[in-house]
Amino acid sequence: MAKMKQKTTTLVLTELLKNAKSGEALSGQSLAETIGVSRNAVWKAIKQLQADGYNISATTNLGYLLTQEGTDEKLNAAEIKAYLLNKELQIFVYDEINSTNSTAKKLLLDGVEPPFLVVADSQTAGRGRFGRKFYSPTKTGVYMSLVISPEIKLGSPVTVTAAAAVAVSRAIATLLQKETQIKWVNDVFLDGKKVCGILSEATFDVETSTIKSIVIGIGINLTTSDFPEEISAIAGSVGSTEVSRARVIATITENLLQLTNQTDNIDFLDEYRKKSCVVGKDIYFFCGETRTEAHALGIDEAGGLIVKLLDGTIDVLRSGEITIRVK
Ligand code: BT5
Repeated sequence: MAKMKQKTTTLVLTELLKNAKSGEALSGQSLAETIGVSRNAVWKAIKQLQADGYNISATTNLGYLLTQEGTDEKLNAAEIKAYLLNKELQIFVYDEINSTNSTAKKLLLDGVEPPFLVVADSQTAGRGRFGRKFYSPTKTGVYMSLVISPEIKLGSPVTVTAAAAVAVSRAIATLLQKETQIKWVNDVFLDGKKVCGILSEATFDVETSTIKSIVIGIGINLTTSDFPEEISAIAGSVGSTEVSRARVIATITENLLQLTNQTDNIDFLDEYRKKSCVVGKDIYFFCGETRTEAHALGIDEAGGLIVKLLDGTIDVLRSGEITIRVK
């Protein structure tokens, strides 16, 4: 019974989304006919969707119209799928979990086959690199992990992270017409503030020492405004309520699947280079407790950062932390 209700809800939502752009309402009768359920079932589904936060107007003679995309509706696999080309992609949606990356890894252990997507309305233990936290309050951000298989050419986590940064930047440009910058290797900035962090984690096959899968975790502050004191100076928000989180998630997923599927095309690294706020700058890089001065020369063909040390030696950084030196 509960399953049936859920299914009608997602089917109704899919139809309303398809029609939202045209601005024309769909009658209860036509929805019932298209989906193959009773008008009463459609009415119940509409009530459920409204309770979930969707703005659906109901007019007696005209019917139902999804009036406005917002960011505060509950995440829903049907809505994400409505925007995806790959309708077969498995999507796991949670209200609140510890971390989408940790859950993705657990799903892998349970035998779920990549590619698949894990999204959450909020995370209680969102993770950054080196055991840091990623602040993930409810419904104001995107918290997603896309799991891909190692057959792809972009098998190195640093290259995949670069692809993810480009996928996020493209999505923000397409959907919100805002130009972001990328700070090597995993941060996306808007107007000097960090609006997105990326955490790529590989799982290994111990016997063959090969990468089994890569979990690409992406966190974006969409409308978050109240940041905890310790990050309030560095964290920012994309600041848009016009586009739903589902659409942002789907657009990034689509971009990322496309970028990581190209067998030997690393053209996106040119885009990465153009958006880099690090190349050409004096930086510090950190290896554990050691801080080293260097000049960032460029990004190599695997996404590594080419640096020139003070003694003139050229090196390539494959992971780690950098800060830009302010003179
Ligand atoms: C990152 O690490 O920025 C990677 C964050 C990845 C988060 C996603 S959310 C979905 C998926 N599931 C997870 O559990 N994680 C991924 P790092 O470069 O180490 O930066 C962490 C630092 O960013 C923190 O120490 C803070 O200074 C800052 N920070 C924390 N929360 C932030 C936020 N919401 N916005 C901007 N900066 C934040």
